Amino acid sequence: MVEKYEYGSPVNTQAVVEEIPLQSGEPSFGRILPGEGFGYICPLEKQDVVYGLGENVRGLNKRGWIYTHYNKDDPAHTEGKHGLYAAHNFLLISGRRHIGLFFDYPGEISFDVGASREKELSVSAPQADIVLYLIEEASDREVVKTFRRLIGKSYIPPKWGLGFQQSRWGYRTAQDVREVVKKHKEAGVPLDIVCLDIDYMDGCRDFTVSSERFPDFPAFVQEMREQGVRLLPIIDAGIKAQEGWEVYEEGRKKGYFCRKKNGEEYIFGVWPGKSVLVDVFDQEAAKWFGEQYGFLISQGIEGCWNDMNEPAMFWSLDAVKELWEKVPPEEYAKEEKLTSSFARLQSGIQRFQDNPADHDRFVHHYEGRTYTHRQLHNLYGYFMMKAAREGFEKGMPGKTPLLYSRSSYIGMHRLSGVWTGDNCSWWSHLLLNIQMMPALNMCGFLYAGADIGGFGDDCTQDLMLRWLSFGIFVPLMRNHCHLDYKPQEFYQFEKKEEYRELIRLRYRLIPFLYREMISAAENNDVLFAPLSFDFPEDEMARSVDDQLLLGDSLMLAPIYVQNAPGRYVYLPEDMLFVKCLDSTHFETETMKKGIVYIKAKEHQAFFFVRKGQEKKIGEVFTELSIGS
Ligand code: MIG
Repeated sequence: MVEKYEYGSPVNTQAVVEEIPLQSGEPSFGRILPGEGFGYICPLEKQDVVYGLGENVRGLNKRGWIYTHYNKDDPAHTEGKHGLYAAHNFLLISGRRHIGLFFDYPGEISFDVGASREKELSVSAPQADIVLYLIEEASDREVVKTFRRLIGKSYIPPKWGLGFQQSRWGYRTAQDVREVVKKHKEAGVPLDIVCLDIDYMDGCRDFTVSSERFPDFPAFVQEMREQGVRLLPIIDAGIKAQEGWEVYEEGRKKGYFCRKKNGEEYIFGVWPGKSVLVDVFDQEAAKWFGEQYGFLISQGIEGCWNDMNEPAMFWSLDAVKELWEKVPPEEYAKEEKLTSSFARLQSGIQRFQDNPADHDRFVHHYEGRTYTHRQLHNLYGYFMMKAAREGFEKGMPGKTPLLYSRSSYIGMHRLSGVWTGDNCSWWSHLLLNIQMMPALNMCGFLYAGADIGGFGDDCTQDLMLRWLSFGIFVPLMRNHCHLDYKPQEFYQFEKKEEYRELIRLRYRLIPFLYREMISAAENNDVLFAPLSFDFPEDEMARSVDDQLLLGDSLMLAPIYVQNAPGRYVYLPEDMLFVKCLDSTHFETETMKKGIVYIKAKEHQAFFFVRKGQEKKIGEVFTELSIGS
């Protein structure tokens, strides 16, 4: 059952593809609050679990926190935060009833999931221009399937997208990349992709390659292809505002960059320095922007990752000027005022980055209307990807590009994948990765993953191996790292063979994973599910927050605690425990329903095969002689 309600004049976000007749009156569950802005409220029963909200902080069960979606470039994914880079406004209330709620709205929106009032879910947004979809089905899985049917089929990457990706901000030259590939080859560590971060560009300008550091780039792309490796370059949202540079000049001449209400170009700072933003909501501008990706295709590139597309802004020219006027240099001359003027300067500067007030300063043109950026903010990453995908379709007809984005909105799941941004080399972020996967899947993102080993901070060997032990099951499998932290390629660690064996395991799993992923996409299903999806009557299963079902045949229970020799696992039914000693040797044990303690060394990935589901995994690991 689906109900659709419209309030005010909503933006066509292109999240939903199915036509649903509009309903009038009050929704059959919960109610709309009178007053300014948008407000929705519904009861939560004591035993209800609330799933969803896609890319976010905290656990599988979202209850007990306020989440706010206003896409932001914030690398501190701590539990005190309220949101990350994406706005996935879908919730699933699982209890006696099974209810799905989707708030289709591209501006800032908050979800108080029983935090302020234990037994209440309340949703609020500053403007009452919203479409609400209310779904009710007989089970959690059915709710998700109905929602996914509404939003359309998920992106399936080319198969090589499931291969192992090695990345680091700081591979500066072709020689750096050659080294990485050579070391993987020599050690027999499978590798499909090396990501190129902003280092490959000429002065951080999109659609350029530094000819100094990457001479004859097309030949280099070819050379890597011959090694079985594809290069995946990054593209940032900000375009360098550099006079005389053809991309900027052309976009400016044609009026494709975002402007302020007074018609001036909106200038802000990001990696290339003074930058502008393409109005990706304007069809013509988007088409032009998409065509720029043709440059990469002409070099032999078959995909890319879109970054900084929240969009991230370090400062805006207007904000800088205003602060300068408020605290003019003359002030510093007066010694007695130094402290106060410095304090004002400092707090002003601290507000520069990603300030929503800046988002009111410039506008977009969409479907014949003018919107402030703030109104459409959460859609920017999606529409940037839409332009990119169309560009790739034109430049590489008939071939699916490999695409993933940092920022996203529901709807983008039809076009590309996502990676979950700047996590850290923390054990808690391995857990966060585990807990985010089902939520992302519910919102349509099947091709998804986190930076394995963590992006920020230094990764230790045990964390890397434990993370890989989970990562081998995750569709987007990338080891990526920040340039200021310890390199974390396999050869930086002592246990190189253990690392290699994990990657080899992954390659054995790819045919299985790819099939499961395609079947999830075709059936509008998740790849990763909370245990309660299949064991709804089991109280214990409903409370487990750190184990996942993978397809209909496996259960995962990763170890995410440092120095732990093992962990407790809840088995909701009898299962076969499989411990991978390496990529060709396994230990198995049949286990009874209940709580068990599992021991596994850092490099020993393990999983559970569900009762009667031995066949699929038996085909992958023939050594197990199961299910035939
Ligand atoms: O401000 O391009 O999330 O993966 O390495 C940081 C440099 C910009 C953020 C991305 C990260 C990437 C980094 N970028």
